Amino acid sequence: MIKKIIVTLLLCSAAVVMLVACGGSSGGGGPTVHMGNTNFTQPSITISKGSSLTLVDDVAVTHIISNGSWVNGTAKPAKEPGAPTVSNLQFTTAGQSQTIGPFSTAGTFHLYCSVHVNMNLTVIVQ
Ligand SMILES: [Cu+2]
Repeated sequence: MIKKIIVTLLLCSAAVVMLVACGGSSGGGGPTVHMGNTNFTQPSITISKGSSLTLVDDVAVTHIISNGSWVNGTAKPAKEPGAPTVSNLQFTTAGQSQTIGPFSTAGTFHLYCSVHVNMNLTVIVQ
């Protein structure tokens, strides 16, 4: 009986340790933006100068990310001075992640998905 209780306690504490180890460690814990079926799940993100940005595809939908933005339904490729080059960064599978950066210049930068109209992300670096 006591042995059974001890085993149960050990299993519980092992589960707690594993949960803690996994918590908040998506892509090394840096700033992360997720992508849904046709959008970034947030329109903008603010990151600190020198950090990198991880993009995660939550679904099995292809996204192709580059410098630029959609303006009135038209794709406008454009790379702001100081922006890291992002050229046709392709995502195809659910859970796939890739990291952009580092963003070593303060400013406002734009990324877009050439597959999905109006799929824009603004990256504010401070
Ligand atoms: Cu897309």
